[in-house]
Amino acid sequence: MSYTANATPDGSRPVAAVTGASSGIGAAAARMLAAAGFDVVLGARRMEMLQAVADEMGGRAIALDVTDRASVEAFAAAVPRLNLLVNNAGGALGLEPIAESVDEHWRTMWESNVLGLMMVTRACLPALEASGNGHVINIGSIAGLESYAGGAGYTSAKHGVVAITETLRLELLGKPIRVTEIDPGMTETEFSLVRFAGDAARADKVYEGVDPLVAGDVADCIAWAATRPPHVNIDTLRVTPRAQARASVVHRR
Ligand code: 8X3
Repeated sequence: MSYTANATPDGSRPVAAVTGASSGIGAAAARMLAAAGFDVVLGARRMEMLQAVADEMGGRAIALDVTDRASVEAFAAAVPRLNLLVNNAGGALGLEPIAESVDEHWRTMWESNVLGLMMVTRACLPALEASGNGHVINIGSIAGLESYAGGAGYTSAKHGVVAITETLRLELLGKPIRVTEIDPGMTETEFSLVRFAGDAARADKVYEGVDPLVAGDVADCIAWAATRPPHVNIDTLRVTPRAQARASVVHRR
């Protein structure tokens, strides 16, 4: 699909920052937003991959580790003009039941999905407000709307994202900033490969016999929400493959 970015109040080219933009949903969103007319700033840790993605669309690649406050603040300082922030960085580690929880997995998931999202948002809010027409899009998950066995480290973090999004909507009411949450279900990216520490066979099993969402399907939701007229706030978008009714209820061929 093709979309067109809203004109900015001062007539400048709208700027979009996307975190976790070196691959998957983040990279696909950056491409689609660039096609819609945004000047795209891409943030991620893996600089070589990030630069390659940015080069495709004439975007700007800036090193960003959302778990590191200095890195977050340097990223925000590099985008003094900002209309759209897509908080996409995050992910899952492991699938252990609570009785066998791995502290390090939980810590990393909370630091990237929750604290990271908070720090990036906090650092970018002044520029978003000053733009006169700002927008924050948080990439949540159906794991933020329901729970599943083995998923507590991730589901609790994504439930945190829902709470942050709702709070942000309340706190920003009356300011020129929209707040959207997009909650994808099963999406075939590096997500499962990372979750299972590079075990490709286990990751492939997640998508076996299903047509999962692909990164572009979620990017399409992001670009659509971002390009609605400024007075229209898409609050929450839950998107799953046709074959997925709940996080753990999936029809396989
Ligand atoms: C990804 C969706 O169901 O694997 O955020 O948790 S799920």
